[in-house]
Amino acid sequence: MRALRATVATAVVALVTSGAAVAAPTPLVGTVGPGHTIDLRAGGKKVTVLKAGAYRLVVTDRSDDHDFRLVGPGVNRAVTGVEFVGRKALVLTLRKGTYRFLCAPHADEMRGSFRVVG
Ligand SMILES: [Cu+2]
Repeated sequence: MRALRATVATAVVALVTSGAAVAAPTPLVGTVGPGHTIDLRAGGKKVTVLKAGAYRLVVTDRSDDHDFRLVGPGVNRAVTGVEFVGRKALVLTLRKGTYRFLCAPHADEMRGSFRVVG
C-alpha cells in the first residue's frame, strides 16, 4: 500500500511538471514595413499593457529599409536588421517597466511603446 501511494504521488508530480514545461509563451506579433509603419499586436490588438512573463515574439519585416528593435528592462536588441526581409521569432521574458519598439533609422516616426505590469 505504501508503495502504491508513492507511485501515485510520483505520477502527479510528473504530470504537473510536464504541464508547466509545455505551457506555450503568449504570442506577440510585430510587423515593420513595407512603408513607414511599425506595430506590435497580441491577439490582433495593439499592445499597450502586458503582464510580466514569457512571450514568443514573431516579427515580420517587410522591407530592407527598416529594422525592428525592442528596448526595455533586460532587452536591447534588433530582432530584425535593416537589410533583413522575412520573419524572425524569439522567446523573451518581459519584466515590469516600459518597453519601446522602433525602427532605428526612422525612430522619430516609426516607434511605439507598451507597459509591462507585475
Ligand atoms: Cu525604418
